Amino acid sequence: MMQSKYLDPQDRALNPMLQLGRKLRLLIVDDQPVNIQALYQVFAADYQVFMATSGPQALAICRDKHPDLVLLDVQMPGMDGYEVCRQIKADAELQDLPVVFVTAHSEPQAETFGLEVGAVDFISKPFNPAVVRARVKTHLTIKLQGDLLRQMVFIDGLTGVYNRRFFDERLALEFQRAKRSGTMLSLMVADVDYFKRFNDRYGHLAGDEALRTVATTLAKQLKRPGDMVSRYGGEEFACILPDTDAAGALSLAGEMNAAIRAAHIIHAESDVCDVMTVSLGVASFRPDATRLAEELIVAADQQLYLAKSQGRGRACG
Ligand code: GH3
Ligand code: MG
Ligand code: MG
Ligand code: MG
Repeated sequence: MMQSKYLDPQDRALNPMLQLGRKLRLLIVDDQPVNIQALYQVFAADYQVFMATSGPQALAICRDKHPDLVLLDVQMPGMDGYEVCRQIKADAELQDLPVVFVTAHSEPQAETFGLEVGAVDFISKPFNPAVVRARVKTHLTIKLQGDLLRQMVFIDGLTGVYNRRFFDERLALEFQRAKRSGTMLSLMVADVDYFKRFNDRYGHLAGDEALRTVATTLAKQLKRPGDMVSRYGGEEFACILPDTDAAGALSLAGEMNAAIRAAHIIHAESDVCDVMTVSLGVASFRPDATRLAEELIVAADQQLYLAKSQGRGRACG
């Protein structure tokens, strides 16, 4: 159910509202260029069209270009269309991508199988261009409605970054992933310093505006596609940093600290300095069977507490 390249603020697929006006993207997959050409003619005028002639190439384009829908051939040498569809549906970052089979197969078994591996539709060749166009439009409408729903469920309304619900799901997912791959997982928490005083001095609307600036500033510092920032609580943010060790996470925390200061949100009531600052706590470990994701949160919180007690406006880890 989770989407990928959720164009957070950072991410695309989850945030269709930020993409209004863009051309929707189609990926056409067929081992025979002449078949691709036939479909290309149908869609080129209205859509941004990507093309792939093999399963692996199709999967790579899905991850890289974030198409809104895939038109997929069944019979291809090597990885066939069923397998491509299976892999799309098994990938947490791709599974909401609608797949439409377009194939010379017309037997009910082939169609049933295609729908069972996760396709939303099955179109037999030779096809009628107008019908294919209409069906694709219908599936895209449903897909965008799903994107919008996910945005409403997983994005924080005030700041535009992910919300706590998404954070919880993503942390569990990244924890499992790191356990399987034996890689380090880091968590960073950031808490605005003297934010209550900021509200008291400048008002809640200014406080809200400042939170938006803090959120987007933090998001901009993220470097890798798998990194994410969420609003963990009122004026607290949490970043999940997959495949990142303690030194890497602490260095990023330092950059975030500097970036928030550089955003220059005047805060005359702060004891740290005359602009808004955050305190950051970082924790890292290599997940294994004996650990819980919650331990990472507790450890990062302890470091945050340390940063607060050492004078705020700094990162500890
Ligand atoms: P510290 O440096 O120890 O973190 O002090 P602090 O004042 O930031 O911490 P505290 O937890 O006491 O206060 C957090 C404040 O954040 C209290 C609350 O009114 C404010 N806050 C939480 N969510 C929002 C929000 O959505 N908008 C605004 N404007 N303020 C919020
Ligand atoms: Mg073929
Ligand atoms: Mg707080
Ligand atoms: Mg605070």
